[in-house]
Amino acid sequence: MEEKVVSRFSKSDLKFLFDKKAIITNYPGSANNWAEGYFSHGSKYKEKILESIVSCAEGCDNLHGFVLLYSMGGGTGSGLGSYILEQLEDFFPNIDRFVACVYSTGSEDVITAPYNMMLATQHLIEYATCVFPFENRALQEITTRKNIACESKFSSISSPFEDMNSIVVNLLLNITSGSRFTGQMNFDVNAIKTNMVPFPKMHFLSSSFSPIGINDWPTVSSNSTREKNFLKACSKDNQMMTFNPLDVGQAVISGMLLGRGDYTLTDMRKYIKILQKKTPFLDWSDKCVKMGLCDVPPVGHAFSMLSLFNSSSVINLFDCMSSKFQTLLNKKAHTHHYTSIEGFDFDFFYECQNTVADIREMYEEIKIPDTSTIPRLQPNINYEYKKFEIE
Ligand SMILES: Nc1nc2c(ncn2[C@@H]2O[C@H](COP(=O)(O)OP(=O)(O)OP(=O)(O)O)[C@@H](O)[C@H]2O)c(=O)[nH]1
Ligand SMILES: [Mg+2]
Repeated sequence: MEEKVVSRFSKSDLKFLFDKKAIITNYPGSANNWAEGYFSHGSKYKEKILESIVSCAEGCDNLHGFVLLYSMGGGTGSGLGSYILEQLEDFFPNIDRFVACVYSTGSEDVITAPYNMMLATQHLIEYATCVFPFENRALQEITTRKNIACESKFSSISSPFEDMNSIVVNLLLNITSGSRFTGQMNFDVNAIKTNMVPFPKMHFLSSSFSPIGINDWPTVSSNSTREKNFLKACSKDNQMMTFNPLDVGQAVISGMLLGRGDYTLTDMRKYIKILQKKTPFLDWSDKCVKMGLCDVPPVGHAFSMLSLFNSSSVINLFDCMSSKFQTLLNKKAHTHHYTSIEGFDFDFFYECQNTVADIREMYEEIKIPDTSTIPRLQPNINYEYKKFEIE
């Protein structure tokens, strides 16, 4: 929303990418308050936002889906982002909504972030088709460890997050490459949800790719450099969240590999066998590895690998966020800023807590071998939420 931030783009070398009619700003932002972003900006800008989205959608020959990008810790991204996500479901119910969102874990720069992240996560659970969560501390670790080469020619839009954001952008470029280029076994983004989300709402995907930084760039393409690159793409070091989706003790319910450039079908078959041996898949999910091959590698590379996993390890993210949320809510600290916004009810705090606790439970229960006895893992059953009591 912030004019100052948006004008960095409209004045930069990248200005040709943006349709001026589709830029909506306001002064000021949402003061790190989800309720402000969702209720105040949401209701004020609803018409303008929808008008702009509909006009972009009408300009498409073949609308594949929406990609939403926002941070979860502040007020605008989390609040207005949640609002737009909900509106998209309403206006375009059959068009997929992919959300790449940054969790402020590790950067304690917004005190109310736990509230904002929990309220926004509730909306991700209910309205997103697939979520690609990024943790800022994971992005920070990667940029410290690896030498990330940013496009310096766009330095007019530089920010302290430039290197971290370039990782996010490259991941998205990999995810959408199947929709943009040809390939022997290509798939478009819509195939991700069918293959990766076995039960409704369990759509939080761990993602990683390789090469990421200059240190990772292989010079020649050979069987061994390609295999090393595949192993890096599945390693803990390259994950967009701080935990390893393939750790022993986790349950992996689906996986996906997308090889670009020089990768061959023989390579991919071999890697899937390696994965099936090493990965804590469940009895029924060890055949659930989707593979894809896209002809076109990222610029400057001969090959690259993207890996996605739907793993119970995402529980770590929910736990980390919930415990900070609980600490603040126990004292009802800062809650008056939310309840003073028209439309916000104190019960929304409990509701988001229940929704997150429920999805956490689903990821816990998935580890039980016979899921047919677990009602919430059956489609179309509305699970009754229990109300959490606080002192
Ligand atoms: N990775 C990454 N994190 C960011 C970036 N900008 C902000 N953050 C983090 O996101 C959190 C929220 O900050 P903002 O994105 O400024 O929040 P906002 O959505 O603009 O909302 P308001 O400022 O409250 O209007 C903070 O924890 C920041 O550290 C970015 O460009 N990249
Ligand atoms: Mg801001």
